[in-house]
Amino acid sequence: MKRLLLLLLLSSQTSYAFAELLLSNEWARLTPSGVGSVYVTIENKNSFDEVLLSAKSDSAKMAMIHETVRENDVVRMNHIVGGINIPKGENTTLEPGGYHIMLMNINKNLSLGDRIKVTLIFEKSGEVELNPILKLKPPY
Ligand SMILES: [Cu+2]
Repeated sequence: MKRLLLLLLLSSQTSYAFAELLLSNEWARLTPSGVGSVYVTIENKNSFDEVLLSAKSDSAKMAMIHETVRENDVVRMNHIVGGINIPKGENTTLEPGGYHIMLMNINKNLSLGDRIKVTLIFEKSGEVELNPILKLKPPY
């Protein structure tokens, strides 16, 4: 019995190491105009490259991957069409001033401190759900 348990533990550990996408530090900024952006750190611990293709949320009419870029003194946002590539063993941080998930037409009943549901869609890992808290600035 003990031996079986050990084998099970070993096998689950193996599969864990083979398919792992670690998401941390997730939060979302909500502005009074009803626009939001979602931030998260994504670590690709898999043995293969991964791509964050798109996102969706029940709390917003539209979700898009954006990148904030500053050129001279002009700040604008680019829509990232092909997704964000995350090579194996590396990580990508969606953070203010860089990549983010833009949420348009957020549900008006939401307020600061609420958690929303955001689904990230990856090329190989499929859908991964996040529950970021709504804040004005990073909660950590
Ligand atoms: Cu944006």
